[in-house]
Amino acid sequence: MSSSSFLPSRSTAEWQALDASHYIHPFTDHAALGRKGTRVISRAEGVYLYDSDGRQILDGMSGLWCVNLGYGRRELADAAYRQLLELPYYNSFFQVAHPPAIELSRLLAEVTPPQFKHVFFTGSGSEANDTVVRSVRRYWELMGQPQRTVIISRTNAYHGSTMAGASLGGMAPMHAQGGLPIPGIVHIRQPYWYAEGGDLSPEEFGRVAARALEEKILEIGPERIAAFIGEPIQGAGGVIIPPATYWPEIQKIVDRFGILLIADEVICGFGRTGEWFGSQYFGIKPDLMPIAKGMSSGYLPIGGVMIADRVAEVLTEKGGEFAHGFTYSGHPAACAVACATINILRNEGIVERVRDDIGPYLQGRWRELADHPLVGEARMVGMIGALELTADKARRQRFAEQGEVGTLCRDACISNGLVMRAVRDTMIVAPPLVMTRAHVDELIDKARKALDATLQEGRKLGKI
Ligand code: PXG
Repeated sequence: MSSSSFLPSRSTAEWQALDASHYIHPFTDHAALGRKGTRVISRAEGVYLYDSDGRQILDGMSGLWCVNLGYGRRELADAAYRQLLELPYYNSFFQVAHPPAIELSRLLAEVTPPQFKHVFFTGSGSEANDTVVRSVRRYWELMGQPQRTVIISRTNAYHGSTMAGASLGGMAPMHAQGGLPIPGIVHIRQPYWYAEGGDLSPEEFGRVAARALEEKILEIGPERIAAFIGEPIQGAGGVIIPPATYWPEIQKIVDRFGILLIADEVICGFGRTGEWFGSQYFGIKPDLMPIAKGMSSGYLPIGGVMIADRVAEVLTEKGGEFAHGFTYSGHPAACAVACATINILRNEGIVERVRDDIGPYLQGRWRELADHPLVGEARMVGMIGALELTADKARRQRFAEQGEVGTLCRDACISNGLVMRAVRDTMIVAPPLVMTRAHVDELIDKARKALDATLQEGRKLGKI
């Protein structure tokens, strides 16, 4: 039963029937959903979700990589409530602004790396990446090099689901629907050592994967390249943590050719890696930084693009009007929640705690799972990690039918009261940054039980 006072009280079966009748879900096979019925999550507290039957589930994914402060934070709800009464909506077009958006831009300038003093607000990470494409191309027009339009990204990247976001992303199933990518976006290989590194050491492979950028620049013509975009750690692609050699080599290449570097911080930003931003963890210096998700701890939708001084100066001083913006660019209530989120991250020292305390504890316990017969690699930075499931650890062998064992494991996790995602046969977690050691122990215990169940079930079905 739902406990929300303003919603009708319905049984799980009633919610499921209404859902099946009316609701088209994102990234969902509706035939498969129809057979199973949707899982209805009706409330949450701290690091736990509760479904419509009252079952408690430990949230190993922070919602969708966003609820970094956990559920039920009064300060965030109060910030939204107070702002909605004070000024629920106004825009920042046509030479106006409002205090929450101005205050948030000030706070972001403080917490982001020193090259950033400016932000453009959006309603989501996808809109942030559309803004990236428009800003980058506008920048090169204003620089007198309008032929620089090509943006280089990577296979298996995720940058959102709008036309530009999905095009920047390197997800083959997304490109297969509706004629993507849009022109002027190309992809190079990803730095995924476990799957693609062969006999190379991770360090050697990191350099090889980075050099693919130089090869692509030379193939297309350096004078046509506008920018390179990458997630510091690929999230939706399977928590792909690049070898330590990768990002420094990428930085050298973008510097040598004078192209812009875009670090998509939508997942890695706001403490996930134990630094404020993933680009700080890897020591790179981006020119543009799309942000969203953890910016408001997911309590209200908001995103933005941090724009480094050298680009911001051109866009704002040379440019005349930048013909771009959204109704909800800098929505007052979302900005108020983002301000409150940043204040909590700072006042409670949460980023430092991820770096020095709970992050290392989780990493240590996570790596213990590598001794399980199904686990080929257990990797983690800060509080974002992956397990590679395999039938043959030594050779990093894939299963015959990709994704089946991962799905078994994901279902076993849910049966054990844990949300852990499967990307093909890679299990991924990104739990709330506010987890205690007891929560971490619970996560690891549940994950191990799910791995045991997966092994047993997989063998029974002849999949392993
Ligand atoms: N960039 C990155 C790196 C992301 O992870 C976006 C941009 C787009 O943000 P919006 O707010 O438009 O969704 C994302 C979003 C998954 C999954 O299956 C990941 C995302 C969204 C939905 C599903 O892991 N990431």
